[in-house]
Amino acid sequence: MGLSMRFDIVTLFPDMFPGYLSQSLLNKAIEAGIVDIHVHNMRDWSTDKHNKIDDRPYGGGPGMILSVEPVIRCVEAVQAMTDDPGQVIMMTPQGERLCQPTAERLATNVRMILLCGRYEGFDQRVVDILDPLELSIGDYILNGGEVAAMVVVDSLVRLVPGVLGDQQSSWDDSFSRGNRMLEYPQYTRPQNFEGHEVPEILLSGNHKKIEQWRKTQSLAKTKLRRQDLLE
Ligand code: 6GU
Repeated sequence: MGLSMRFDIVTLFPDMFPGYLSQSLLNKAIEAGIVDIHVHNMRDWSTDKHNKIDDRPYGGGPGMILSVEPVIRCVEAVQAMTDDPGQVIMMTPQGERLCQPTAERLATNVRMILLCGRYEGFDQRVVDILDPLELSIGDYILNGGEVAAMVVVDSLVRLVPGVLGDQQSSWDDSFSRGNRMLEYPQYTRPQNFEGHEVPEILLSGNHKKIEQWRKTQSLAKTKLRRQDLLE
């Protein structure tokens, strides 16, 4: 068997995942045994008779904090499921921001455990004990780490050999690794839709000129929208 990647997702909302996991590309990778994803409900590790997994913050303040014990017990149990304890990743807006180079670095792991927080976050001792990689997907606040965890899975899975078709992977290569440019405009049939025409140059058959036009378009769009990518 070839390379494979295992994710264990630790969450209070496991029902958020099946819909996403059954989408075509990911589902195919799972069926092919290239990607293996297990979702675990943190609440199953509560030792409280009411299945409580959170509590009020010491020192006061708003919201609820995820308790250290159920989280640690859950992660320990999940780690014990295989020989490799895996890289623990905590989804938090305080984390390192995910970008393509980070995704490429993370994709070298064969096993990852993604912790999804809710409420005001985890008890600091979870961080102290597990020493996770803290990861954010951008500068905005989500209601929890679940959607962010899906983003991480989605971006890493595409980097596993065999998940994408050859065409898509070489497309990715030319547009992500090193080349930080926005995409040029693309067109397909019809040539004329209610007066909206496809640019002449794309019909010319002159591949040199077409390549030049696309480069110019990419550069202009990148300058206008994402100057930061060019610096
Ligand atoms: Cl990982 N979690 C939450 N709650 N909000 C976020 C995030 C993560 N990344 C960006 N915003």
